[in-house]
Amino acid sequence: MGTANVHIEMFFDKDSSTFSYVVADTHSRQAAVIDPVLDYDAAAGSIKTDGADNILAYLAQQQFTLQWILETHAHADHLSAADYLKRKTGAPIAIGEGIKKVQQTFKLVFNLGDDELTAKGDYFDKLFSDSETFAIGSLDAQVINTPGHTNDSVSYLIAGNLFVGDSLFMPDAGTARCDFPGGDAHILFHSIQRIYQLPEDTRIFICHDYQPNGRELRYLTSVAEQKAANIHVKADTPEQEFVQKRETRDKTLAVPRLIYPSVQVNIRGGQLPKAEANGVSYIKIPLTLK
Ligand SMILES: N[C@@H](CCC(=O)N[C@@H](CS)C(=O)NCC(=O)O)C(=O)O
Ligand SMILES: [Fe+2]
Repeated sequence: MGTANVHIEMFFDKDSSTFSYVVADTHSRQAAVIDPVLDYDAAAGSIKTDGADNILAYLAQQQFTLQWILETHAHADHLSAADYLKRKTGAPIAIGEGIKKVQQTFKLVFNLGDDELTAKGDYFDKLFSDSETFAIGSLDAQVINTPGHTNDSVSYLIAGNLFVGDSLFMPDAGTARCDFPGGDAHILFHSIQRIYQLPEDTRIFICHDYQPNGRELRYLTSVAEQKAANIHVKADTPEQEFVQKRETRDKTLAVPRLIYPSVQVNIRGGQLPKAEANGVSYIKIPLTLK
């Protein structure tokens, strides 16, 4: 139990503007990694593990043992390094149980057979249900379902620190988009209300910062700051006002550059699609004529 012995280290992937975190219990030296990223060059189809290797080097240097690999959701903008870290450390990969719905959606989009994806949470070691508790060494951790950006989005509350994934951005950026399959601005509003019930001094660690107006990079905020200043949803913002703002902005956003490779790999916990007879993995892109 306790909150005093928590250490949080942030890692930033410049290419996708993603924050990954190592959260450790400094007594037992057990740690979790949240949302690790693979480096992917789409044009070349080449994958590098520099970012994930940085995290591994940090864990080794601190003598932390990786106990959990946690995903806040199946990301649509970068490839997850979860499977790579699992192969290196043996730690289990966990995600919210909403991943089953996301797998089902994209199983159809990519025309995957049951041999490739059953959509029952396969490829993940642990599916968390809402409010489920777990431990990182002696740190108390709890899963809070926060769908809306995606069906499987969860936040992790770890010793008074909330890792919100893409439910909230920094106050001057507001919230994440809700126009992916399974996304819903009404649902996101209710998830955010749940976050706003937490103590005001709860620290909030976000997953992306796109540096609005070129300001310096930021990743740490609080429930109090969000309720007072979030440009999309303050403490007293009515649901309809939020939904209208969110949906208006969503109409202006382009499809993320890496959505197809990302989703295809991330619904498999970061594993590449099964290699073909020549030993090579391929990414599929469904084509639409417009
Ligand atoms: N330009 C980026 C966009 C990535 C993106 O769509 N990010 C999502 C989170 S996964 C989002 O909510 N973006 C909000 C925004 O761009 O306002 C890319 O192509 O990767
Ligand atoms: Fe996302």
